[in-house]
Amino acid sequence: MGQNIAQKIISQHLVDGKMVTGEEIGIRIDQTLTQDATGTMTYLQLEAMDIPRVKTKLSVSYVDHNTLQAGFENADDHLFLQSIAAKYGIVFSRAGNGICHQVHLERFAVPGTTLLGADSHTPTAGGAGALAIGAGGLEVAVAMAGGPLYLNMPAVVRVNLHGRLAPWVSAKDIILEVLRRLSVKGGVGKIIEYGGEGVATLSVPERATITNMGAELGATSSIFPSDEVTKAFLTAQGRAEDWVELLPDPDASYDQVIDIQLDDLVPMVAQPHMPDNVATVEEVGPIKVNQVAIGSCTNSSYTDLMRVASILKGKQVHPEVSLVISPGSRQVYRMLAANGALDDLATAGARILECACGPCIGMGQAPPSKGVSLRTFNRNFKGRSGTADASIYLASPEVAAATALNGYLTDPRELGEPINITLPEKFPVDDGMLIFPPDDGSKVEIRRGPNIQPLPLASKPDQIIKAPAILKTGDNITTDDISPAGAKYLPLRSNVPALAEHAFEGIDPTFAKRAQEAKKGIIVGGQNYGQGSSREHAALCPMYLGIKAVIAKSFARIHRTNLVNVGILPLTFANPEDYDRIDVNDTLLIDLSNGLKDEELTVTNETKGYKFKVQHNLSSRQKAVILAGGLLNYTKQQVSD
Ligand code: MIC
Ligand code: SF4
Repeated sequence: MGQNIAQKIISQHLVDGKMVTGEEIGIRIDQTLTQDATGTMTYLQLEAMDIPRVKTKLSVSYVDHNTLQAGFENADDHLFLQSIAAKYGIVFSRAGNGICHQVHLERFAVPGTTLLGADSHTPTAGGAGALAIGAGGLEVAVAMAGGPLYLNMPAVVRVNLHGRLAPWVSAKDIILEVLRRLSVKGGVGKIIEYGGEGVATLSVPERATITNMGAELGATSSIFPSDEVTKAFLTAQGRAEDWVELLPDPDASYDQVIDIQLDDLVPMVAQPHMPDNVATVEEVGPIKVNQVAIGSCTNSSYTDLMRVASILKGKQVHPEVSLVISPGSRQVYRMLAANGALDDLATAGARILECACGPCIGMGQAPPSKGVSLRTFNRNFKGRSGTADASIYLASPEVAAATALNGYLTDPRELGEPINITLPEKFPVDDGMLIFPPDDGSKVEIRRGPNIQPLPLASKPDQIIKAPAILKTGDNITTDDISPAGAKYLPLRSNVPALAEHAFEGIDPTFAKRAQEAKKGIIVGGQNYGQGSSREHAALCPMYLGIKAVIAKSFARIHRTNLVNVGILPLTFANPEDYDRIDVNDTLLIDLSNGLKDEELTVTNETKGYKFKVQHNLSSRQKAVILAGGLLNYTKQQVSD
């Protein structure tokens, strides 16, 4: 039988296991990427593996998140990253060169290859036909050391795009429609593969908007075919030789098929506080907006910002709206500067920010209290903007620009004649902000400022875990809830003891103190626990505070793996109703005396005097990782064996 695109790439990279949905497989990784907020931990872990040079075809270290240098911390981190890159043979993308996913798409993504990134939006490169997966930093370090990525063979969903988008409707509306249909947990354990005749109508950056936000579905990855459109994009980037055709076989089969009629879509918006809370702009109506933010790895390409510039040209941003724009890359920025669009934006009153994540990760531009901010970004989780009571809406650049002019949520179809922006035949390629590593990095000295603290290591689990339920959460808890980001916390990413003080701060400010006092603890969670980012700090901080297990109704993929890798047991309720019977401070006892041999474990609620069953669903490799006290200990043990 024929293969779909995902199966083709996986079978070419398979080093362990069988391609049976749900079973653990190991795949070879061609490329890796990291960014500065996850990168410092990743490279500390790479150092601990003691290899002289990375074994991947290409590894890139980007600086794009922590660019607000309010103290020495971020600047120290950047120097550390730059020296590590030179030592281990990694390309270093300097601060100012752009957002990792946008730059990677432009300069490095190759159809048919595997890319593992220490950032959940790594699947952006799927817009160019790469199988790109987000993961915790430790897994990325293992891949750089030449090890495979282990994951459960995903189910493959085919999304058929029919027809063509109407004027003023954009790629963002396609992914918002997918989110509306599937929800933030609808993609867990799945690869979303796009096909159908509508694909040919979308440019690579538009495809990348869609694969980028597949992360919000919880999907393992999202991918488009590599076709003539991909060829034209790579050729325009001066990389024609990277192109290969990649299409599904005509008789390929899929686990699920979804059809979307592009002509029927209208401008849409995700309402507070979840990316799947989607309605049409018309349904939401003309709500007053205080801030409009355009940029992020979802919507900051040349065409996105040219559309915005064309809408704003000769007009003035509404006096009660603050419009901020961050170009996705220096390439985009320079193109806007060269063709005069930057002048149109500035003249209209836009505040131009540097090419970085910026407001998307709460690095400045927090909205006013109780403010409404409309953003072209991918996440609108409560508090992520830096203002706890702000309401964040997500929409396309067209909706954002129209709204910035009017001061209220506006359907861009009101603007009249559509604008037509096309990609250039040749992009101005300038890799001057990329530092390529020397052939021999052995003499390079690592620059380690005081912000770079040693890695905390987990310990082997006790045979009987007896600990209180320190926290009980609802559904869809995000990694932003567990380990907040933003200007205040991101500088602490290389210092887990300091960052851990803030774990779960927005949900329960007493969590860290209570966990430390109890010395050991268990977290009880709802559905889709740990959705959102790849930050392993959301596992490392609880581990540092003594959390031994999380018992939840279900988990998000990356976070579940991060828990295993730091030695925290991710357990699911055999009977979800048992969730209701546990209260905070109940003493729970988990019996591990038979070494995780059985699929089901018994938990005793000592406070209430009853027992219930939980499942671990761990592969034999993951069991060994947990029993060794985390992946680093496990890897060390394997090396010494
Ligand atoms: C995000 O969008 O939440 C981040 C910041 O890019 C994270 C990575 C991190 O926490 O550093 C992600 O998406 O993985
Ligand atoms: Fe950066 Fe935002 Fe993209 Fe995360 S989602 S990589 S913070 S732009």
